[in-house]
Amino acid sequence: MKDVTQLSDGWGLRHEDTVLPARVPGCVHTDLLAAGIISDPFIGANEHDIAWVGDQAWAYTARLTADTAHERTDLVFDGLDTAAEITLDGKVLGRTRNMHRTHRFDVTGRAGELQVRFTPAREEAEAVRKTVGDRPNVYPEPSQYIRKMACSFGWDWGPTVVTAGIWRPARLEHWSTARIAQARPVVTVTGAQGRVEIHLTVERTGGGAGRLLTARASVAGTDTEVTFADGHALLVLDVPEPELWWPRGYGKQPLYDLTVALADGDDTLDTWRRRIGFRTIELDRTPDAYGTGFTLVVNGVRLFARGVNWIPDDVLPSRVTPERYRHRLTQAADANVDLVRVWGGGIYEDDTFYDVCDELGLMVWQDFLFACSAYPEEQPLRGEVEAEARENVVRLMPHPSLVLWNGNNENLWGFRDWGWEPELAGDSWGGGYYLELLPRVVAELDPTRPYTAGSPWSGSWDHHPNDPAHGTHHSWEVWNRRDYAEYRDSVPRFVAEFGWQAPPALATLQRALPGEDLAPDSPGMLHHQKAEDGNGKLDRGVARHFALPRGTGAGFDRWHYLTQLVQARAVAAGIEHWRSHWPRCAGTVVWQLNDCWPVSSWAAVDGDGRLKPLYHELRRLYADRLLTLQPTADGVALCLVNQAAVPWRAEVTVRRTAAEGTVTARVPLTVEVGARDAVRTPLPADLLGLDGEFLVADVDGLRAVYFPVPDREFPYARPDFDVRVESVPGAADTVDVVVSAHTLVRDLLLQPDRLAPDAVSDTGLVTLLPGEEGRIRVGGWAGPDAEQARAAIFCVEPS
Ligand code: BMA
Repeated sequence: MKDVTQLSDGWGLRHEDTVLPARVPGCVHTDLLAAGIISDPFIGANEHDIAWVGDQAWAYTARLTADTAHERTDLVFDGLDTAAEITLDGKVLGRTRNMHRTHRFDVTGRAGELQVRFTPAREEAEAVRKTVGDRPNVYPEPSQYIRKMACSFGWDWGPTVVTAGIWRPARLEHWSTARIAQARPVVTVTGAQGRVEIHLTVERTGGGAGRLLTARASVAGTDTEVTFADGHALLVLDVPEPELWWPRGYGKQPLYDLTVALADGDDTLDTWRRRIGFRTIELDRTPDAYGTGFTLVVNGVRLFARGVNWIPDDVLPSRVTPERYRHRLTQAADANVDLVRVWGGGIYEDDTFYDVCDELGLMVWQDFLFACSAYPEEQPLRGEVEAEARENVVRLMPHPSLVLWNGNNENLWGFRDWGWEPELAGDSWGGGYYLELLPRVVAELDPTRPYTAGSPWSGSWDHHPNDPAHGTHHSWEVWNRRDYAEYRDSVPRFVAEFGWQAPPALATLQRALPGEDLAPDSPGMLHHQKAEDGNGKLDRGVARHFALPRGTGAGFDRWHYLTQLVQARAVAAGIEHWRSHWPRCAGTVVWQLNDCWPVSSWAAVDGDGRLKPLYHELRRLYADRLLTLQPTADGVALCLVNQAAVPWRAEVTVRRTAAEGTVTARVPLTVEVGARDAVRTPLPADLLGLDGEFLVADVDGLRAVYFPVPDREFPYARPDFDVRVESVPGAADTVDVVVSAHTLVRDLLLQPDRLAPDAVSDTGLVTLLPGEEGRIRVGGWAGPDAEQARAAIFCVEPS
């Protein structure tokens, strides 16, 4: 039987004349932090002070002892970041230049000092650039010349922290006769019949060559075995009537243990285990009256995808533990998200990420790792790209949550539209990867899963890659240059990226910027804002609707509230509009769920894991049932979205209300919404022609409000409300903050971290009419001071 020795202990990192204790998996930054040699790059402007770390060569050392009980010993690295030379007792075992691959070296019978020496990533990238020639990149760093997480080099939400290290586990594998080199399960469902075809590859020792071995596979109570003498075997398991895996909200997530064992007579040599699921997945891109659709179809059910974009959860990705993956993905699921796109400037995430998505019913859209630049297709990159794709396709394909492979992020768009094509003048740029190599690899290895060449991509060069009428679309004009209301000007077929920035929670800012007198343009705030003209865009976004606050103290607090409010309203404007156009629009993927450090960004969950108001808003926006009021060319439409499997007979009351709360018209409307359907109904004339008034629609606990003018033009009364704090029986450190409104109170927000840094609330923005009460549950704060609670509350005020 194969024996595995984890190589997590006993590592040292050479630093000047000493050897520091090193963690594997880890990286130079985490080791230097633990040794107190560098300061935390997330705090203040430390990012600059520690930049030298990325420009230095680093060496890790450990002692290997020889094993004599097996024919073979392999040294296996699940991930080396990135350009490394591996030596054993001074003799070179090999060189690596790809963080996204595993590496295996035969060290049979050998012992001595193991050294992994890393060349600085920039040095390696620049050397490759020299041989293949310069190419366009949206960002200033040479990220496309090295197979390393692109955002290590900095992004418009990320710091530049150029890592090096043994970032995934390392181990010795001792084995004799043969081992399982690869198991590739192709899972299909036809009618009620499930089938698993396992394509098995084994590696044999000299002694094992030509020997008759047995491979046994089992799943769901069925098993099979084959005997073979070479390197390959095919095992087929037929599973009658498997329970189907569904995305969350559509059904359950049954998972089946699939086991493969390799045996030499009675002697088990190696085993391989994964959990799989049975489901079908298609991507419908049929041309129709509006252009070319992009609709995911799971088990025959057409879905509107309620998505978020995922970036590495830490710019030092080796720090992301299984618990943290689970926590972050559970946050996504709790916000009614059902699809997560793993974006191409990051990494193929750890197995845990996909395991948790399988369990939670989160569909995964996986980008291949190319983002925002022209990638050379010459060696040494081409071979690395193919090897990396083959390995990761096989690693991730057992997961039923994985529904789509995507060639790249924005590179087809960049080639055609951002001046790359003329600048490249015929040089390779990655097109051969996205349009030939990667689709070929997916078709060969993972033939049941759809592939799309890029995001955005219209499906062919006949249309602009970002044409909203064809395929996927990234909607960035609105954030960059316009008011959020302008999301309503188009109905893309699938919005794979759109979003709006806001600063993180106050407690996150206070931790990251200790001692700073916070202002929108205070030094730390500017350092923790990486987007081009980011603060200008934030300010203009606010100023289109509100008087723009400035300065420190109360001015900053107000700016902070309003920027977070506008972020939530902007994303709401997009999703409400696009969902109401289902099935023409078949998905929205918000940029972005998470952050990789404390920063002003598009994220819904900030770099310290705190929830922005957008997060709570997502829960409403992505619920099965959504109620909204949408402006149309000649009035207002009542829109009802019903993504549930049962029809919805909605008895809606729409009220026309004066600013101070008098109801001037009340119209009951009954709308029949079919299962998984959306209905837009024009409002009758007596609800239109609003003059200093607004509309409120209510149905089944859902509420929509509609204001015909920007807030600064609306005649709000000064908001008047009482606050009381009630303890929650049986729950220590949990209270209800109850707000009773005497006037209209629009977009009230309690910022829980102002009560205690780790306090959380279950509610984001709420709008109360005069006489109404809002109840906000706060965990992690015991109260009972109502004045304190009141000081943590913000709402819209008259200009
Ligand atoms: C798109 C993304 C990211 C970027 C985001 C915000 O371009 O793919 O590259 O962070 O927009 O600008």
